[in-house]
Amino acid sequence: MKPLEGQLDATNLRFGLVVSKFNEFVTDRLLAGALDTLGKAGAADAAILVVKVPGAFEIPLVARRMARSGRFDAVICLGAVIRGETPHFEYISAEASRGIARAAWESDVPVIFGVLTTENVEQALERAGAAERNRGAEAARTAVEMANLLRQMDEMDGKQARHRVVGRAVRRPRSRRKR
Ligand code: INI
Repeated sequence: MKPLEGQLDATNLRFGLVVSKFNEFVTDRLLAGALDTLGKAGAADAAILVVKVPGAFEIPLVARRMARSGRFDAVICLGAVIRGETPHFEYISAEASRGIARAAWESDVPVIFGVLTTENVEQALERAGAAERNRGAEAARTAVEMANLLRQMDEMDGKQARHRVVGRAVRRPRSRRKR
């Protein structure tokens, strides 16, 4: 039996990206990696919305809002929490990961964790490098695969496609909207 799995084809898929501005010298690189991957996979520019938030702690709220809007097939969260000297590290990274996971549970939309949690700046830059060493690109691939997988599962379940039109906002069918 052929396993069910999502393809890496982003044509006709819509993506929301939530990117934190804290440590922007790293998150800019993650964003570039993600956008490059989405473009190469066939996503249209008009099908991508990038939203910037102050820090990783703020990512979950915006990711949840985007995921529940019915306007995206997947939401990609990008951030960089660097331990350095800050005692904030544990709190911020724990809340970011927990909140991002919750956003997916509460929306039934893939919300992808592309937040770096590193000991120092060198490690962060290493994971925000070129091509396969870029965690933003990896998060984008995961988003495309998961969006396609859920779409196939919807079809198997006889549900309507999550959206039908690319290029303008389309709401989920009322029956699929969460309150
Ligand atoms: N936010 C980050 O995204 N990364 C960090 O490394 C970081 N540190 O080190 O403090 C950080 N702090 C800000 C935080 O995310 C919130 O924006 C802030 O606490 C306001 O809620």
